[in-house]
Amino acid sequence: MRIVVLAGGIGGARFLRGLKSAVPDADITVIGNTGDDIHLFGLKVCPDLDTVMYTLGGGIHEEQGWGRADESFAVKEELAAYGVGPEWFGLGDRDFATHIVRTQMIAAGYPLSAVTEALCRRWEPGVRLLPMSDDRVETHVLIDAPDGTRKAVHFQEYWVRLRASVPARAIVPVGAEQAKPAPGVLEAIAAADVILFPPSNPVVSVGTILGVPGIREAVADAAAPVVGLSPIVGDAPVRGMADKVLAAVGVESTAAAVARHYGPDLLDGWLVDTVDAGAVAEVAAAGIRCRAVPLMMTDTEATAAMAAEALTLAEEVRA
Ligand code: FO1
Repeated sequence: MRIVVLAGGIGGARFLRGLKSAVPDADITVIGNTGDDIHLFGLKVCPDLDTVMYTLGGGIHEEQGWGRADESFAVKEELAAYGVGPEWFGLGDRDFATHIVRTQMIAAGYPLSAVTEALCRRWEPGVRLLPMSDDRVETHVLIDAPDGTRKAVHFQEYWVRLRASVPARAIVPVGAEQAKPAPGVLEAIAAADVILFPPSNPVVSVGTILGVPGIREAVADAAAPVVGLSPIVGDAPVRGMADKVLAAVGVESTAAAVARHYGPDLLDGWLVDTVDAGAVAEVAAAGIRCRAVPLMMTDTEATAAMAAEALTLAEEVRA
């Protein structure tokens, strides 16, 4: 079975670990979000690609869901000693090696997709990890400036330094209009037996991937059923601050609102958590097959059960 998953960071990576456990023989292609990418200290950092690669490759810092296990921060401390910031983005010594190799390969002319494939040769995540695009796309967030105007900050600054503590007035994927899907992305979508939207951030992760010209259309036109799992449980994001960016695009933080945000042109099926069973009728009324199942990714077994439910719903939709 060929499965394509549009994944962001922590939620997407954890879901993939369960999906691999549920269908170990499946051929899984992950289209990874690169809108979170940030250039620091002359290096290109790809948080969502690295989170998928480290999580499935066994190198992730489990509690954080990002960065490496067994990290040290000598380089970060030395940079701070030179007064070179930003200090708010925690890059560890082991993680720096990934960014050095990536930046070196890009400088040598390799596209991000080739770099990602090379890095994955070490980590063997057990999926094919494709960046959504080889072109640079960086998500910026418009916030209120002290003088009443608005200013754009990089997504990471909004997410990590500001902890999403101020309203996001708009989400701007800089460069998206000129970006092209990375090699293999459209082909994987067209050849898929099932397409899954994991419980990643529907705006800055799955939304950013769909915003690369050609990808939303490819998913909408795909022969494969498209099934998503709600990242919102009980009117709140399970993790992270998805509600802050959902507000920026005028979507309320409910499982049903997110399904409607994706829309019946994209989604054939939608899983909501059992606490949101009351939303099933509303989602079905929007033309999207809906089912309430446990959606808390408490461990790999629970996540595998969610993934199996998504695949079952996909088969029902296909019938
Ligand atoms: N998230 C934080 O909350 N604090 C950090 O200091 C931080 C550092 C960091 C370094 C590398 C990396 O790949 C991810 C990092 N993240 C950090 C997570 C990152 O902001 C998010 O994982 C994604 O951008 C959102 O999916």
